[in-house]
Amino acid sequence: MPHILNHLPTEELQALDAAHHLHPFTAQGGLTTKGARVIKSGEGVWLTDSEGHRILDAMAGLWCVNIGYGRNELADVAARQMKELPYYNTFFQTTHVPAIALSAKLAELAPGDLNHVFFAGSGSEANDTNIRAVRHYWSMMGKPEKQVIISRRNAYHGSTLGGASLGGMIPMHEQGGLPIPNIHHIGQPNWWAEGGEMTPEEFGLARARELEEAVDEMGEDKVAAFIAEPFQGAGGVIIPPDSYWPVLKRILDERDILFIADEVICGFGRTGNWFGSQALGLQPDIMTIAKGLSSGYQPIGGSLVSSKIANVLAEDEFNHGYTYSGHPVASAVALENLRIMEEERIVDHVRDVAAPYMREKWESLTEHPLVGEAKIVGLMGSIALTPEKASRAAFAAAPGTAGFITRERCFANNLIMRHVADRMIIAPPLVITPDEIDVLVARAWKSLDEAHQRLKDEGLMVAKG
Ligand code: PXG
Repeated sequence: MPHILNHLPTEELQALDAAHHLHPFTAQGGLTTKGARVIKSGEGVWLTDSEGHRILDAMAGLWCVNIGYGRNELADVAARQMKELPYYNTFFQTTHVPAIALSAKLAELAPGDLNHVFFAGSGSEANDTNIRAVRHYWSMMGKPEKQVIISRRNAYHGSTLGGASLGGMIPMHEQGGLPIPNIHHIGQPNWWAEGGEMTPEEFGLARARELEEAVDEMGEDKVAAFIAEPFQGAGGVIIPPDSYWPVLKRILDERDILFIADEVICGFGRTGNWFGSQALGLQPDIMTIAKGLSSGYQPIGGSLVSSKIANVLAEDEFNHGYTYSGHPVASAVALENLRIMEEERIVDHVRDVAAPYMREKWESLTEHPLVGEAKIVGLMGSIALTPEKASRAAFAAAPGTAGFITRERCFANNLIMRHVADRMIIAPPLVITPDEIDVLVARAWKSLDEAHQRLKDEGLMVAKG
């Protein structure tokens, strides 16, 4: 395979990468002074880089390699499908077996009457579909003025114009003229950072009631839908107070607005349930899916849609679709991934084995002097770094300084643990074993020790005034 330059030394690969490859969410200039780490192969929860380091990937790639790396079954299915039918579309009254089989399987797995799927190539594309679908639904229902979609600050719903508009990331809105019209953001349930003097329960209630206030202010006749991740992922694994979702659930039940659960991270076992909504007793009208659907082995996403909505959309032509909607190779690989998840009872493994073990270890990190709260649901967890636990203080240094230093120590210790500002987050492959969890937590502790020392040495263990 001469076109794949995996025989070059690392520095040459890095130089070519910095010269020609524009990276997502990366300060590109920095790559010329410090090249990107070149990842070469993976097995289970382990990655190997071009220097031969064995790295524990506590982020499952980008929250997606749920069944772990190196499952040849998926490669075999992809090869077989490529030989039989590498591509055909699902437009204009055509279809194919992989898309049919995957739709039926998803309808079986999804809760309630989410019996229909519109395929996309990613989570972002699926959320763009959702914006158009819910607005078109209300038009078809004779309420074209129901246009507004309510979302939350610090939510992540993708990087397309629609997805990033739904998302509540200010640095993303600042680039490219976002958000698009008729998207409204309410507060997030991040008690550690924003709860002030309130108890977590009081704060959860207050943040949930913001939905009601927003609907009242704009008028129910203007609001099409509310979108939320059951548990915010990219925002820093924010696990809301217990009081939060029951109030939202009541509001959503009482008001004539649709609920879109963005399950891109929470779906496919991450919380110890097939879907995060099930962990919270929610019944969405639409679920966004991607990532764990194929364990990241192929790019595929979609919108799981209730019969109520699908029946209305079916009355007219929905002028929407992607070349790769229901791509046969991606669909076949997703189906094989779901087969493995079911046959190997991976969701049960998370719920009964990995998550309880991880929870105990993870929460013990609060004993570390640098760690404030430690939160975890299933196998998605976070810790808040703080210079002063008692007051839940932020650092005086720019947000993300301590997080970045900690992430770099993790990298040096062959642990991939991300930082979101000054929260550290994990979402390892769901197949992680108790022994591997021990390694993960030991490396995290060592990295925290080193980061703590460095923050002290540099005079950065200072609370924001
Ligand atoms: N919704 C949610 C909840 C997500 O987490 C998307 C939609 C968009 O999916 P695509 O497939 O278009 O990327 C996501 C993606 C991070 C990170 O740094 C998180 C995501 C993507 C890239 C980076 O945490 N989540």
